[in-house]
Amino acid sequence: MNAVKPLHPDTSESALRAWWMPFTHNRYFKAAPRLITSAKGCYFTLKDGRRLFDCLSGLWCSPLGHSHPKVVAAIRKQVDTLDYAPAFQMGHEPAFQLATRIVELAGRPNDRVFFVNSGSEAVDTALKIAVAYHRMRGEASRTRIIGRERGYHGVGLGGISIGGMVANRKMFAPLMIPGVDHLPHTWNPAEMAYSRGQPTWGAHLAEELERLVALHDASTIAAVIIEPMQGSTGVVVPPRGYLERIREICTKHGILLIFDEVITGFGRLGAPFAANYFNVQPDLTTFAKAVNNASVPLGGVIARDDIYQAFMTGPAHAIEFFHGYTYSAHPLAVAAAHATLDVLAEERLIERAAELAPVLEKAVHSLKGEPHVTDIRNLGLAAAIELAPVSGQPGLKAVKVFERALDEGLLVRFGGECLAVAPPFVSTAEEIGSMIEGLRRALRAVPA
Ligand code: PXG
Repeated sequence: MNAVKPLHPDTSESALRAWWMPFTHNRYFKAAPRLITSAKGCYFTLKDGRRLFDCLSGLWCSPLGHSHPKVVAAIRKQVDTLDYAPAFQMGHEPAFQLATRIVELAGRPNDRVFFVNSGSEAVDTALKIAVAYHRMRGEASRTRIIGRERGYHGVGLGGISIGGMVANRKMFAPLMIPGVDHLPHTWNPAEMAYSRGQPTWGAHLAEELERLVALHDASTIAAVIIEPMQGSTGVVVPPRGYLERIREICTKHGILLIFDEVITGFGRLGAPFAANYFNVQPDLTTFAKAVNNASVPLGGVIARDDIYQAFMTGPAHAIEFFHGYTYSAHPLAVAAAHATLDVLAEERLIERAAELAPVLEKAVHSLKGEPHVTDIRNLGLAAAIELAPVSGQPGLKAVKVFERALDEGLLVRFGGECLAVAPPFVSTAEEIGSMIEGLRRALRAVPA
């Protein structure tokens, strides 16, 4: 009999061996682990006592700061009342109320929300809705999905297929969904390095969609999926006029437009969604992360009402959409989301993100000319700093700056040659200033 052993306080390398960590250099990490023990507001505390400013709001997901008392109280109350409720053929009222609040916040009060538990599930759900929608309307040939280079749409098999990050794709080629194509990404440092906000160059890249339509024929294309602002790939900001043109081309050819707002949803750009910020409305929107400040996994898809209606055709007692998860609309996640939406409104935090955006812009662009820096990009309360790579060792420079930043009391995010920051909406202008000064020291401390 293998009895369950009690928790062992040991944090030696051998004690860390069993957890195969996600998107992590496991061997490097376990040799010198950075263990988080608690978090409050904008700061994490590590096991060794260090306190770190949370420069990326967790992984873009905790804009209220950690353990906000209202969110904590809501989860506590919910777990005492209804810890779990099946969502297949049953429902709990707060989930319906949350869906209503989300479509109202998005300014799409007639639309519908399908709940899931993560961004990856939201993406795969949106792809299924898109393909099934066309089939329900008698256009079953529309199965192709167009993604974008450098796009990140999570790690589901749909998400990696339409995503455009090579490392996430190359191992899994045989598992990819067929019938996918990609638009070019819009980052061109020769034309837009150090742009503040939206670059003025690049709207013409939307015309590539016309080229793909001409190549494949509109009758084979179900949807285009893009992040209105690419987050994971390092805050790639859409050129002025680009999203508007993508929208026009989709409408012209009957192609659904999916905005993946897993990062931009719930205020990151200083508007409820990027769709509101850019004033370009997609047909389907994916969300996750900040919807409930990441305190319990939750995500979802907002669908235009007529997309929902296209499914409502068979007998009323029959299931219309064969899709869903055990934890869809989990009561704890829903309760946390209600509390998060309350706090966003009561503390005017989306407005605050908009107010802090120029503070971050000014501060981050002051890093131009510092060692290693080759580009700086920003939009809303998000920014990225591109670094010159160490020759022959891709990614190493960013790891080194990340480590020096830890010494400065900063938890920044790195990926490839890029550092990203997206501080909590509850940060102060002073904290944003200190974050950038700490980064400046970290950049200067790393040898070329
Ligand atoms: N879509 C987008 C646009 C995302 O940014 C996902 C889908 C997948 O979400 P889940 O919940 O399945 O992880 C994401 C996730 C980073 C970073 O450092 C970004 C994400 C996740 C972890 C780290 O940029 N984005």
